[in-house]
Amino acid sequence: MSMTLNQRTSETHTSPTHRPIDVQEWVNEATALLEPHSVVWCDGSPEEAQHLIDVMVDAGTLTRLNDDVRPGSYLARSEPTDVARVESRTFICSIDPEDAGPTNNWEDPSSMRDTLRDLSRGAMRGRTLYVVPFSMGPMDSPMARLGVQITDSPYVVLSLHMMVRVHSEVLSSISQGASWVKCLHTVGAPLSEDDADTAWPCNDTKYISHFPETKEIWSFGSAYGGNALLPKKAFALRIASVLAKEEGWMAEHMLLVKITNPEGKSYTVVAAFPSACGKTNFAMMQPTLPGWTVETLGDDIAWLAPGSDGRIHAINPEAGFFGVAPGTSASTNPVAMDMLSANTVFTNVAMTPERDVWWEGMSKEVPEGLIDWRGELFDPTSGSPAAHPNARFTVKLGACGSLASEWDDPEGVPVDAIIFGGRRSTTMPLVVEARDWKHGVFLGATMASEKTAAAEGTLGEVRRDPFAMLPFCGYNMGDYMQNWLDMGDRLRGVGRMPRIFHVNWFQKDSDGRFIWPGFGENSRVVEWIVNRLEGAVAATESPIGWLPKSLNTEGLELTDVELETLLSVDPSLISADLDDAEEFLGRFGDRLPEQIIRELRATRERLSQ
Ligand code: GTP
Ligand code: SPV
Ligand code: MN
Repeated sequence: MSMTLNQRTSETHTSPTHRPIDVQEWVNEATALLEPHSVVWCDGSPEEAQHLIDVMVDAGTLTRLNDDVRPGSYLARSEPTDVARVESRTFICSIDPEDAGPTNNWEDPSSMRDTLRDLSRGAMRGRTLYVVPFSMGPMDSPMARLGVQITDSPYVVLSLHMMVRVHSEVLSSISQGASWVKCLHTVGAPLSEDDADTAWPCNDTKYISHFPETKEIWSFGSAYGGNALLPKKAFALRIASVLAKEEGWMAEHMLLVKITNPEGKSYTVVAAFPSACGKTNFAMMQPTLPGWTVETLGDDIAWLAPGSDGRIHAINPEAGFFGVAPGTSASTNPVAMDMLSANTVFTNVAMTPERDVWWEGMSKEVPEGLIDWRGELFDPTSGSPAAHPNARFTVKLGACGSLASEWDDPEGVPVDAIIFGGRRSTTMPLVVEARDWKHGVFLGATMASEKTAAAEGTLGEVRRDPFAMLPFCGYNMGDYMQNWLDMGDRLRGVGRMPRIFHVNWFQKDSDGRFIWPGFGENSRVVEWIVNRLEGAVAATESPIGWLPKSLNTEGLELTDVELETLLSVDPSLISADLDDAEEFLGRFGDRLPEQIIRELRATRERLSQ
């Protein structure tokens, strides 16, 4: 079925019977407020995608890359002011500020609505309003949730085609009574009759607002990533974490993989690392240890719920990857390099003279004649990078050569291990196993990591980032910690509990070099973790959990001192880190679960022994 995207409201695609009354009413309200010149109901079809591409190539939003080297692929360059998530402009608008908690920006819901309504009046003038129905997770999964995004950005619609399951059937389910999340988005750049459009319309004023009580999202002013692809962080983490708390499950910033050992036994593992800290790399790991395989299920978000077998089951609610480009190469992530060989939208990478892509870390030599991410001839002596450090690729899950067959399984996969991790140049060892679930929750609650380019702020600054969810928890983080503890209570004794670990690939030596080789060599840590699950290796007790007695480092060039640094803890560093964690936890006041304080005290006691 073909369609035209720039047509009048009366001529749009889906027949009225497919339009649920409540969605239609919401679209009507939005149309009255935003005053778009047309409204288009999207169905996620290839024809629709092609039309969006044509519109954007015409508008200069997308540049077609060389079809011989990057078939079906495009480059987008954002405004230099719109390059990452804006945490300072992200709001949780609960009625009670305590419900947003000390780690979120809070604003009163009705005053936020007033602000956004004022800003949004006529904000889509001269633009098309797209209505995009989508499912997070397989449509037939009990764990799936539905949503509809309104947006005036064709770039966002095309990205949603790749990132989530966009389908008219979603509207049928809503008509039959399924609940859904309202995701309202505008770039906030109205056009008057004689205005020429820009390639990346956006607004200097930005709001990424969430209404946890009514499960709504309203985003204004940005077209970039998590600010604008509302199913991703805004829905699948912030709003979903609220749903999860209410309904007894968990929405997490986690990769999801299936690992198979040389004996052919498979395990599923989830891992929560902060933004740009290695989830995509882990999700597509090519183990250097012979006989091991890692298959990909997801690289950013996992929803975890108790299954009928009493175990925690996980799904990836997304259907695509929005991954960090810089640092991706044939040696660090060959699976991704292969996946990006066609049908990919690149944003803010550099372009070569033959209209192929390039970014820092892709190759040792910098190609001559690069056009940088701002669209200017690149000067390698300038000291600034050719690709923006948060440049990203958008591609469908199906393009991933290591995709596990279970990726679309409505029941999800039962989880064997949960891994936390962060970017710590010191303090945290390569791997440590939690003593039990409660202690594991404490390790998650006190995680910290150095800041990356994925969000605005000071690079390298260590900040507490509980469960890698600091920017993504839609309610009070203290209550969220309680939800983790409750999950343990619910499952204990019923089924096999996942074991909890913490990893750190990022310890540095005194010259500032990474000590651990990382990437495919992380399979050595995976081997230790799996062997722990099997009860096949002994471990050494430490104040923060169980450390490896030994690790398979055959073939690695590591000195004994380096290995010792990787696999041990320095009590004085741990003690200082606990002080920092305690201060952070203190911010939650009486919302901090008692159990977390007990774990902190117990850690201090073990330290003093
Ligand atoms: P978001 O998509 O932002 O949530 O992040 P992500 O966790 O998926 O980030 P990604 O995997 O794309 O992280 C990329 C960064 O981590 C790049 O700078 C990589 O070089 C670096 N990285 C990933 N794995 C390793 C590793 O094992 N060792 C080292 N030293 N760096 C790594
Ligand atoms: C992250 O920042 O953790 C991302 C990218 O995964 S974004 O979707 O922009 O949030
Ligand atoms: Mn992420």
